[in-house]
Amino acid sequence: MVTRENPTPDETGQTSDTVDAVLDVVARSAPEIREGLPGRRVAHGEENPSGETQMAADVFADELLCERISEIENVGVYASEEREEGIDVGNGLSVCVDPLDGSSNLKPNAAMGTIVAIYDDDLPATGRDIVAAAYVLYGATTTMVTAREKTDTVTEYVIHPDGNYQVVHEELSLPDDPTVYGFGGRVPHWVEEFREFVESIESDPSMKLRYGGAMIGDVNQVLTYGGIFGYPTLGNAPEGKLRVQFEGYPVGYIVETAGGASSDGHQSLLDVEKDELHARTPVYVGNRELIDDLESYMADRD
Ligand code: FBP
Repeated sequence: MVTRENPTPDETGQTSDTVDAVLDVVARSAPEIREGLPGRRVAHGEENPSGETQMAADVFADELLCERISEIENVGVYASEEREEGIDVGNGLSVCVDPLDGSSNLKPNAAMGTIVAIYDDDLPATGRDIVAAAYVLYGATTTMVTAREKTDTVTEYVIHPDGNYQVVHEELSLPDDPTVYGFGGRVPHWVEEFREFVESIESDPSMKLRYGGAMIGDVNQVLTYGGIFGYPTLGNAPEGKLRVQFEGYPVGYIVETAGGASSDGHQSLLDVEKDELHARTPVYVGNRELIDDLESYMADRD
C-alpha cells in the first residue's frame, strides 16, 4: 500500500467531492471519446509539447475533458499532455490528463487509454501529492480503474455506452504469481543492465510476452495477471519516453495501491522529483519481487 510522509489530513468533504466529480466526468466522457475516434484517425498537423505528432483524436479528447473538468468546483488547474502549460481554472486541486494514451494505436485499431492524476498541490506536483489517479481502457470493452487516497483501494468499473458505469472489482490487487511482461523502446537502444534483466525474465518459463504499444493496455495486463511493464531508460534517451506528471506518477500510484511496486530504476516513481510539467522518467511497474530484481540489475547505472 502507498504510504505518505505528510498525508493529506483527511480526504473528506471538499477534496473527496471534487475527486468524485472528476472521476465521474472521466467515466461519463469515455463513451463519447470512444465514439469520436473513427473520424479522427488522422494527424492534426501540430506537435504536442513533447514534440510528437498530435492526432485529431488527441485534440478532440483533450478539448472535451478540458471543458468538462474545468467546470468542476474546487479544480484549480487543468493540465494536459497536449498543452504546453496548465490552465488556471479556479482554486483547488490540480488535474493532469493524458487524454489519449497510445494514440499511435489508432490506425491499427488497438487498445488505448485516458489517464488522469489529481494532485493536492500546484504543478509540477510530486508523486506524494496525488489524492487519486485513474485510467480508462478503450479495449474490447471500456473499463476504468481508479485508486484513491480516501479508500486506499484500486477499483475496476465497466463503462456502458450510455456513460453509466458499475463496479466489477471493488478491491483489485496484483496477483501474487507474475506471468506477463512487456517492455517499450527499441531493443537496440536498451542499456546493457536492462538487457540482462530482460534475459532473466525471459529465462523464466512461467513468463509470457504481452506488449501492445499503449501503456494503459500493457499496465492493465500486469494488474490483471501479475508481471512487469516497463518503458526503460534508453541509450539515446536516458529518461525514456513517458512523462512523470501525466503517466509515471498515476500508474505508479495505481500499481502501488494495488499492492505492487513502481520504480524509475532506483526508487519508487512517487519519489521521482522533476521541476518541469512535461519532464520524462523511465517507468517500471509490477510485482514487488520483479521491481526489486530490476533495481538490483540497474543499481550501477546513474
Ligand atoms: P502518447 O501518450 O503520446 O500516446 O505516448 C505514450 C505511449 O504511446 C505509451 O502508451 C506507450 O507505452 C509508448 O508511448 C509507446 O511508444 P513507442 O511506440 O514510441 O515505443
